[in-house]
Amino acid sequence: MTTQPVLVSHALCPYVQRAAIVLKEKGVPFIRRDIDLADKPDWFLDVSPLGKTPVLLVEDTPIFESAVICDYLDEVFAPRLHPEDPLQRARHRAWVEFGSAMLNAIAGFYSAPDEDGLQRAAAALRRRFVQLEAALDSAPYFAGGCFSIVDAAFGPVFRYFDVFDRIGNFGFLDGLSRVQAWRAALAARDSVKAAVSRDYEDLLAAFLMQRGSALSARMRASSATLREAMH
Ligand SMILES: N[C@@H](CCC(=O)N[C@@H](CS)C(=O)NCC(=O)O)C(=O)O
Repeated sequence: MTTQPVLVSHALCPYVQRAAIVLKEKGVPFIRRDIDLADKPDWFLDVSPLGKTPVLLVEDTPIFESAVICDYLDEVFAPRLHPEDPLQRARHRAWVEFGSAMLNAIAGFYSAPDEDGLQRAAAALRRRFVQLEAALDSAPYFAGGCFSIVDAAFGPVFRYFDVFDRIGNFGFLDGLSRVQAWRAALAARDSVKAAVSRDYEDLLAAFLMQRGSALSARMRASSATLREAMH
């Protein structure tokens, strides 16, 4: 590759973070180009058939879909992050897909229109975490000592909960010691930290507040309580 790949991104997109983490793990320099998904530029629609971030521009070739981007990077750049064994590799790809389902469940949670829906979405997320607890049999990462693409997929999942935990106590990870340890190990990893900008949490909080959802209402209520307490 003669020119640096370009990661077409959005500041809050968790799927972009997967690719950014894998690029950083492999020490591949890249250019990050953020776009406004609410006002997609024509050049972006030309390279993104589904109109979604991320897209990785490699020379003149756009690659879309985060899992495909990660697999491509894994084939081209060392160190290998997927397992060598085909069965284990398939298992890892399956858990990356589980990570996508969790991102959908997270969107269901922060978009739930009322308290009932919020509680149902929280319970659905909790069930996913219980499934994860049963799937984890090693530490600190999904496959033990070796950081893998499954880890790159779950770093962005856990990051949401740093903000959710400030809004309320939903008990998502209560008693799930393996998931809690995995979350902590991922949060401490340089590549995971570097996948978002410094103002990410503020941007996410602003995004959540503007959803007009039950979670937004809780955020407004707790910031009103805080303002009252300060006066
Ligand atoms: N399956 C896709 C999902 C990507 C995705 O949903 N990206 C969101 C932002 S996080 C997006 O671009 N949404 C814009 C839209 O759907 O119009 C992947 O893994 O890359």
